[in-house]
Parts: sequence; structure tokens; C-alpha cells
Amino acid sequence: MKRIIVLTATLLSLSAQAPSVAAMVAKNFTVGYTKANDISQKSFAMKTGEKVHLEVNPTETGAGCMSSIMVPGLWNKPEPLVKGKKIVMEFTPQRAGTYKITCAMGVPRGVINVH
Ligand SMILES: [Cu+2]
Repeated sequence: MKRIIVLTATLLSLSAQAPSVAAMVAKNFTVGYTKANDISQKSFAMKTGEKVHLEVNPTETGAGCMSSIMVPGLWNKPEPLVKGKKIVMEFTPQRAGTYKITCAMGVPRGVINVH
């Protein structure tokens, strides 16, 4: 009987911790990229303090001005868009606001709303 009570108490404490455990798991966004359509999703909603895994899978290699991608304020390193080369940006937004998804020189191609 004592064992059951201990187990129940353990389960209760685990479920009480569930929200913080959930906060540790990254929220996934996976998008494609082609030259004609750019990134396949252009608008994203994220939460402050919630880890994000943002993945871009280019099926074509970018050219010219928009051949790299970055998110100033969230991912400040321009990543080249190269056919077949997965780009992974992992970050945890700290401040609410609107962040532009851009090329290396800051031309906008999408938006991330953090709230
Ligand atoms: Cu550019």
C-alpha cells in the first residue's frame, strides 16, 4: 500500500512538472524552398521562452540577392540556400515582437511573430 502511495505521489509530481518539460521540447517548423516561391511558409507564430527548431529544405539552389536566409534578432548568421542542404536554425525567442525573415542584406521574405 505504501508503495502505491509513493508511486501516486511520483506520478502527481511528474504531471505537475509537465509544462516545464514541454517547454524544453523544441517546437518544429519545417519549410521548403524553391527559387520561384522562396520559402514555402512565410508567416510564423512563436512564443517567448519556447525553443524553436526551424528547418529549411531547399530543393533548388538560391541565386543572387535572396540566395541566403537569416532572421535578424533571432538567427543572425546568413545561411546559404543550397539544393539538398538542410538548414537548421535553433533558437529560443526571448522578446516579443515582429522579426523579419530576410536575405543576408536584409530584404524581407517572411515574418515571425513572437508573443
Ligand atoms: Cu538580398
